[in-house]
Amino acid sequence: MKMVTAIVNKEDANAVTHALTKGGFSVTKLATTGGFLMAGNMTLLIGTDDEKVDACIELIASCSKQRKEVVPSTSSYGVGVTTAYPLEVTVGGATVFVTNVERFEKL
Ligand code: 2BA
Repeated sequence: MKMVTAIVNKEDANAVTHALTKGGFSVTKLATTGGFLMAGNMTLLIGTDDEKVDACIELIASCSKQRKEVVPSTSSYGVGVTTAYPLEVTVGGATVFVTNVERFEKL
């Protein structure tokens, strides 16, 4: 068994969750915050059989879009002079980790 941990944009989270549920996967959704943008995203936990991991990732990919986000950044020129400018970063579609599950119990 594997645990698929997927970090998705919160705007894609409902579509991803619906697609996974429709596909027969069990999903737990956690509201999380990215450390770089400090913006809300969603982390999905999906415990599944090894042979279903690829299907799970394909469903996540099919509903997760890449987006451009603009964040404020600063440059320092020494002698106390600093300028602020917008920095564009590409976020997503989804960041996915697959880990082995040593033991799974439903009690
Ligand atoms: P954030 O940490 O808010 O990062 C948002 C986006 O900012 C990232 O998109 C990436 O394009 C950029 N970014 C992140 N850290 C950066 C840095 N140190 N310097 C320059 N740009 C940086 P994604 O890579 O698509 O990541 C989306 C979200 O997925 C992240 O939100 C974070 O919550 C999570 N994530 C991504 N990689 C991770 C990892 N290796 N471990 C844990 N969480 C991760």
